[in-house]
Amino acid sequence: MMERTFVAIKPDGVQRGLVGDVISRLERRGLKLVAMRLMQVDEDLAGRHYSEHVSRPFFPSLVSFITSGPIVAMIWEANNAVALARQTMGATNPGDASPGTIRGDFGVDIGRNIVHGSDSPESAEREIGLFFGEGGALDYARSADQWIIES
Ligand code: D4T
Repeated sequence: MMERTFVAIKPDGVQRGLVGDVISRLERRGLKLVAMRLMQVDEDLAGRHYSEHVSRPFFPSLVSFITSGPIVAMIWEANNAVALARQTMGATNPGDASPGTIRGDFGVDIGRNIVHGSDSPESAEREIGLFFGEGGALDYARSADQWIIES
């Protein structure tokens, strides 16, 4: 089923010059980019985005990290986009992520794990609303679709 997921390249990914590589991996996988924004996250947005972690011990460092520099917020579309994007990223802790994944190739610490990807279609909808509001995604035809999607 055609699905949308929210992906963010975190401040470490931007600072380390990994924006192009992250985008390239998702593009080559076959996901379709439908929205993208370089932006600074403030404390309010960080708190909303990570509200499920508010009582965890790592919450303050998570908020200070995600607000520490620009991020690249994106919406990607594919059949099964949520799972595909998370698989391309690898396990949350780069130490557990397989080589060949973004975190497995570029990361060491869980608190510097380069990317974020929604963990369910419901989270994706919530996060897309938070970062892009209504109508943030573009609807356009991609001529390569016939070589990526069967039927
Ligand atoms: P994100 O949200 O960054 O894609 O991560 P995940 O969805 O894969 O993982 P998560 O929600 O469990 O964690 C959110 C975020 O918190 C950081 N973190 C997590 C941390 O710094 N220390 C920790 O112990 C945990 C569990 C990393 C990702």
